[in-house]
Amino acid sequence: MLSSKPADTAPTPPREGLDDLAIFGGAPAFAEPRHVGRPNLGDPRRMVEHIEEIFDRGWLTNDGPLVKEFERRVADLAGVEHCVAVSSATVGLQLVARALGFSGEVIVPSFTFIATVHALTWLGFEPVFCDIDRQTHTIDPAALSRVVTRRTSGIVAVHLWGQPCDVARITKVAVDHDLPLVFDAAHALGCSHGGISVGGFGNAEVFSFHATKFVNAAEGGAVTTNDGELARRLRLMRNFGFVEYDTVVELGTNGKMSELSAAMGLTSLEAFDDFITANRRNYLRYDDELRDVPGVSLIRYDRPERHNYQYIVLEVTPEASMDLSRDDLVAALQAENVLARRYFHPGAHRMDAYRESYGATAGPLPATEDVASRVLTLPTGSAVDEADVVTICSIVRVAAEHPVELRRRLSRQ
Ligand code: T4K
Repeated sequence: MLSSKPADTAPTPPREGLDDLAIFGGAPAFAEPRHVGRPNLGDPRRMVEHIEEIFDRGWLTNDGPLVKEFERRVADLAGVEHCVAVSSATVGLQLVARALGFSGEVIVPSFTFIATVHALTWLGFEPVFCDIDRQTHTIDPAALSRVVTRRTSGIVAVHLWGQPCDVARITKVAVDHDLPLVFDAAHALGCSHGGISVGGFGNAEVFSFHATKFVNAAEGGAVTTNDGELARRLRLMRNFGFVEYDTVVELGTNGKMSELSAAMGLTSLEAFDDFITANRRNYLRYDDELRDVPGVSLIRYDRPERHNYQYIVLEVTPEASMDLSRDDLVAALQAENVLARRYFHPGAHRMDAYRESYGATAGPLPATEDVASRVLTLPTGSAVDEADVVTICSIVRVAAEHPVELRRRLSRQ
């Protein structure tokens, strides 16, 4: 495994008091930014070997041998019969939505990366936003039941942060109303629910292999399913609907994964265990360092389920810390070159692209509003080591212990 840790990298001492913070005039903790989303990188020599195979064969895309190998490996990991590799999760969601006959209204959480919603709206479907559970940040099954109407044509639920949804209750709502159900599993490769790997729930699940994901193919996605007929149609649809050289039997698009992406995907999969080890080490260290910091709590990935620990998600609880604000904390971290992110603020229904058309009809989404105002994500992955984590946590601790001074300082800037 290759670390993509920036080369600053004299060890940075933890921050001890307010004067140490960059926002109060101290030197930034890191000379080079620590990103959320720095790629986990496998062994570059394996990538070169895969690329040499590509050159030897002269086969660059369209269901090539590396794509097939990648599909086999992902299907095994996800414990499913079929995996259809595609160019991105966004395209995967679109292919599945079409193949399952979505039309009109589709229920989707607002608290997700915008691609989940865009994928549907781009096809002319109308997103109907459903509220989430405050603890898990995934669709609240009770809220789901309330937003199903006669116009609903499908449900897309999201295993946010790799935390599987309440699959049983969501599936029951889908079955009771005879609705196709798709899980956006962009974050959830290698995760399990009730001991079963994510990949075979609902009609289909969609993974992302974007650069920032636990396993990356630079860009890429995959649809997994145990429905052979669905998989067959998805394969046609990702290649313009062609069955033979000049016969088109489906409306299709270009959703193919290239051999280069598959090479990267395989290189990443080969380092799967190393990525988990690095992520879990960082997660446990964050958990340890932040346990007694007032006003913040880490989303817990409890065993015995399997998890990829790719997102370090911090929830700010202002009531427990004299009004620490999530945005002030993010500002303090960013000043230190810790590029914490406000994923997925403010919720899709409040994004400009949706506010006018759908915001007013979104209905009450109190948990979404609340969670979207509290959550931030912190850097992890193989580019981050334990010393980084200790320093990042020291910034959080100092900021959280002085929310009033922080606010005053920021309001003067
Ligand atoms: N559903 C869900 C729930 C998702 O989270 C996503 C994607 C999708 C569906 C759609 O999947 P894809 O169609 O993308 O396969 C990122 C990603 O672009 C997006 O894939 C991801 N979710 C989302 C959570 O995060 P940004 O705008 O934060 O990413 P970006 O490209 O700005 O990268 C973040 C940081 O990572 C950069 O500031 C620096 C670092 N970075 C990034 C890249 C690309 C690197 O160091 N090297 C790199 O090559 O959205």
